[in-house]
Amino acid sequence: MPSGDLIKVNGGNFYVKDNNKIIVCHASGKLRDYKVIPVPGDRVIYEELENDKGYIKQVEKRKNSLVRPAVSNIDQALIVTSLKDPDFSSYLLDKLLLQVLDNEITPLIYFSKVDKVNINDYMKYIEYYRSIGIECYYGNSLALENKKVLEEIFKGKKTILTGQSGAGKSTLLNSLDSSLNLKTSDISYSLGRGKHTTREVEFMEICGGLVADTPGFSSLKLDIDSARLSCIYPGFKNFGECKFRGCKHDKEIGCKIKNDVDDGIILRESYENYLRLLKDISGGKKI
Ligand SMILES: Nc1nc2c(ncn2[C@@H]2O[C@H](COP(=O)(O)OP(=O)(O)O)[C@@H](O)[C@H]2O)c(=O)[nH]1
Ligand SMILES: [Mg+2]
Ligand SMILES: [Zn+2]
Repeated sequence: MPSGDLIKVNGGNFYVKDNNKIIVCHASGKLRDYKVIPVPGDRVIYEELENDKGYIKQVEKRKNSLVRPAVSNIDQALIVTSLKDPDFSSYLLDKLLLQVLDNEITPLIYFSKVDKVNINDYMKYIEYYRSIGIECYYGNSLALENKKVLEEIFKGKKTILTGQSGAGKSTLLNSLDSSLNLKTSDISYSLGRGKHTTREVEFMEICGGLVADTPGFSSLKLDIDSARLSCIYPGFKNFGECKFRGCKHDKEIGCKIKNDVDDGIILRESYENYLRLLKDISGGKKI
């Protein structure tokens, strides 16, 4: 039986992409019996009936899956973060990175709206995140100079775009593929409270890969405990791990992470973001 990628779910219809064909499927009775709900990103086995219609028979084992938004088999997450409008926030970026790392997905960062700032003021961030092994890109999405480089990111992969509302996710995709015509919003509009609609995530074929533009979110809840935070925090694993088991890299004397901060290897601002998150988590606050 043929197989394909589930790219979109809408009102009980499952859109399965098999090469250049889209088959609109329903879930088979068996899937419903086992309460398997296919989500975008799933590799599925389907049976075609007629006129590009069919049934999903089976969902292949997922490599990973996210709950909000419900997607699966993600190879990488491209975090889009603006340098201006909305202002750059390393705290938000670190939180987004944490969310991606918590799901064991490879993060990449795109810094947008470089035309609105002096990029030299931000190179310390770009260099830092590169030094901890994260691919970083930057540009003016309204006049992309590094289009070729950015196109390469997506080839043969399933990518989700994530980042604050108004960061420029849709604009970037439109610039990479002008046939997309994704809706972009005025900053004043997109930053308005409660304005963003929670729509279903859909994978689009962009630059030879499947890309899902997730709805932006301005407040993001993470569900991790302090032990996990101290292990997976961006940068903490890169320069040799702290020797103290269970170290929170906070007040402990001789902590490797704190030494790295003092030596300028770990960006102090990012470490301070960590302490803020640690404090909130330890105090039982949702972050
Ligand atoms: N000057 C400038 N404006 C941008 C850039 N990227 C996005 N924008 C603008 O920022 C606003 C929000 O962009 P949008 O793509 O809708 O953000 P999204 O919510 O992340 O999808 C729109 O008005 C875009 O025109 C950029 O690189 N430079
Ligand atoms: Mg958008
Ligand atoms: Zn430590």
